[in-house]
Amino acid sequence: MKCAGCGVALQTVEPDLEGYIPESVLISRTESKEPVYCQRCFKLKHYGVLPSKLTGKIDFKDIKQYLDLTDNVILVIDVFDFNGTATKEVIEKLKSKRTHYVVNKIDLIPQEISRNELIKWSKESLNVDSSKIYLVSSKKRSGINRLLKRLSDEKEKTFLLMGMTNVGKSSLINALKSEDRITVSEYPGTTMKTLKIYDEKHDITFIDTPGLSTNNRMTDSLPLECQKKITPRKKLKVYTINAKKNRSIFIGGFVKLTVKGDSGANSPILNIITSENTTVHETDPEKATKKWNEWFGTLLVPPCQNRNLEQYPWKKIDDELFTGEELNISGLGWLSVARGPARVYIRFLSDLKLTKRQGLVGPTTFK
Ligand SMILES: Nc1nc2c(ncn2[C@@H]2O[C@H](COP(=O)(O)OP(=O)(O)OP(=O)(O)O)[C@@H](O)[C@H]2O)c(=O)[nH]1
Ligand SMILES: [Mg+2]
Repeated sequence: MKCAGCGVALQTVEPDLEGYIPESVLISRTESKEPVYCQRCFKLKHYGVLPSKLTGKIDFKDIKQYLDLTDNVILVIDVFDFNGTATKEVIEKLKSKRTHYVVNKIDLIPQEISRNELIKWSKESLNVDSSKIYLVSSKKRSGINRLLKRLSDEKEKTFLLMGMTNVGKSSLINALKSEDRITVSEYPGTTMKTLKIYDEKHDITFIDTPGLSTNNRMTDSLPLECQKKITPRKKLKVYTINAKKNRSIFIGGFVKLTVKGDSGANSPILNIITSENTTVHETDPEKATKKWNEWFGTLLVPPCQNRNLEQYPWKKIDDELFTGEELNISGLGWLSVARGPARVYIRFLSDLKLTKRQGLVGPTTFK
């Protein structure tokens, strides 16, 4: 028998191992015909704690065994980290499948960015027809009915949900089923094994999967508690910086960006879009260099505790960004150039994936 929350096989012998449930609980839940959850899922649901050893992930090299389960795939993408969760290699792998692309968590997007812009942008980024793209918020249940209608129209009605960890695959199935059955959490790695969920009303079967593991998103370099802390819950914050003189901008402690200023009317204007718990701090470049280590993990979050900068590997790039261009920083947010060109010097954690892209929206003016 499998845990209804994360898919592991249940066992009543080893409390520290996956799938554990006390025998008495297993018996009473089975007798009352209620969904049965392992102790880990119970604790996650009710107390929000996750033992770090009990997480599930899929290695990209093992993706085939999941794709062999069915021809219909729903790829779930996190709009907060589009480039980090819709990677070229995953998109390529899904080319031979009937794939629906769900861009999830759109409730996080600032209101200045319109739905049409998002659709157009997703279509160009994914290079697929817009009829296959769905903008969804599993949390607010928006966009769910259109998706359900389209899935119901398919001949083959078993759908495999795939995507990186934490993009909201399990939340999406819960939203599609209008119930709260599968365990979801802010921790990447919540779903441990595949889980089949049958929707009687629409005669559809969903297969939830553990997330594909990544190693270049911000969360991958942080302990669980800090990963949880920087996961956005509310609308993303927009910080606008007008660089009339040289400025250094920290996005958390892991990205220091120095913009070459211009005292004239063409000074570069940058918008930094990030989660409510990530610090964005602007200062003069000399102070930034002097104080970085002291501020790292105190004023500048993430990290969530003071650490020594030197214990991390760093990388440097410099680039010229033009009006409308953006730089996606996997799992931390993105930077959008409202007025360019902007000469930028960036020092960042070398494990972070930075992707230059054509703007998610044009040079938007945020309020
Ligand atoms: N703001 C927002 N958060 C969401 C949405 N959907 C999911 N989340 C949050 O994203 C986090 C991860 O959700 P899960 O459904 O557990 O994600 P998952 O892809 O199944 O993750 P794994 O099982 O770890 O691979 C949770 O904190 C959810 O509350 C959404 O539409 N909007
Ligand atoms: Mg899950």
